[in-house]
Amino acid sequence: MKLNGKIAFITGASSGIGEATARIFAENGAKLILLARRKERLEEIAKEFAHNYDTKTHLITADVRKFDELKEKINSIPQDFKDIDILINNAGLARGLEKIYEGAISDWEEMVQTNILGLLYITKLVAPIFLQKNSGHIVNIGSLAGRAIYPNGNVYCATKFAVKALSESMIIDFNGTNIKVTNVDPGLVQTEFSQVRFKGDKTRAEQVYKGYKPLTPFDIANIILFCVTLPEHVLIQDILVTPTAQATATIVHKTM
Ligand code: NDP
Ligand code: 8X3
Repeated sequence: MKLNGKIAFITGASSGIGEATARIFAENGAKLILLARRKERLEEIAKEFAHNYDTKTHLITADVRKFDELKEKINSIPQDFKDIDILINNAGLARGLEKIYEGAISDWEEMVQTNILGLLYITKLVAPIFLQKNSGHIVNIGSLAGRAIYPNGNVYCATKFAVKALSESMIIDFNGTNIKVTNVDPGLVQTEFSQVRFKGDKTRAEQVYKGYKPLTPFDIANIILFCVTLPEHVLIQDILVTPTAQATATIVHKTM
């Protein structure tokens, strides 16, 4: 029960890395604030956690692109959930995999608004709670795509380069406080990510994870748990984690 009594706010908790992190945190005794757009998914997860781990959960159905909506919902978090200790900025997505001159403006807007502005909005709204008590831990989920561009990754990669820059900036800005910021950059993790990227094309999405053993969302969740349970004076600033079969963004050893 490494997180007994801690309150964790996880964005993008309705699937993949966010859901797995919520589960590992629930198993370790945390109280959870879970945010995503799909209400039914969040409700199912909260019900199951209450049954299996006796977890207390506050759900926020919201779109991280909408600041006013986030402000209202975060400001009205019930008193017994307000004293947040850990923020996992995980909500994010890729849309499309095309050359820059073929990409859709709407896809670009969705990625920039979700991956960059969404992360900033949530951080802006939660930071005062951390500053007031001079403690707290922010974990930003970046990507290997935020360190190396791959063909047709253009705008998605740019948003994740931005996440990396923001994590580094936050570490500097919070320096002098007890507030920690950790940047976690995963390589290939099997989640709904590729289905979202390929707009529901399951066959194409499945190809991304064939011929090697990709990371699971629980691999990332356990790393996040490790980072947020270290002693107060120990800060992991940055983590790059890939499947063993992945050397770089473009070199993945596959046996088909
Ligand atoms: P999933 O598609 O499984 O999960 C994405 C989560 O983000 C969902 O819970 C989704 O919830 C939420 N989300 C997306 N858009 C919004 C929005 N506008 N408002 C609120 N919530 C939103 O993918 P992953 O778990 O893989 O992705 C999680 C993070 O990990 C992302 O930031 C991704 O870029 C990053 N990442 C993923 C990698 C991978 O290979 N899978 C590798 C490196 C990084 P809902 O749709 O219900 O709103
Ligand atoms: C997601 C992993 O390599 O598809 O960030 O960009 S990748």
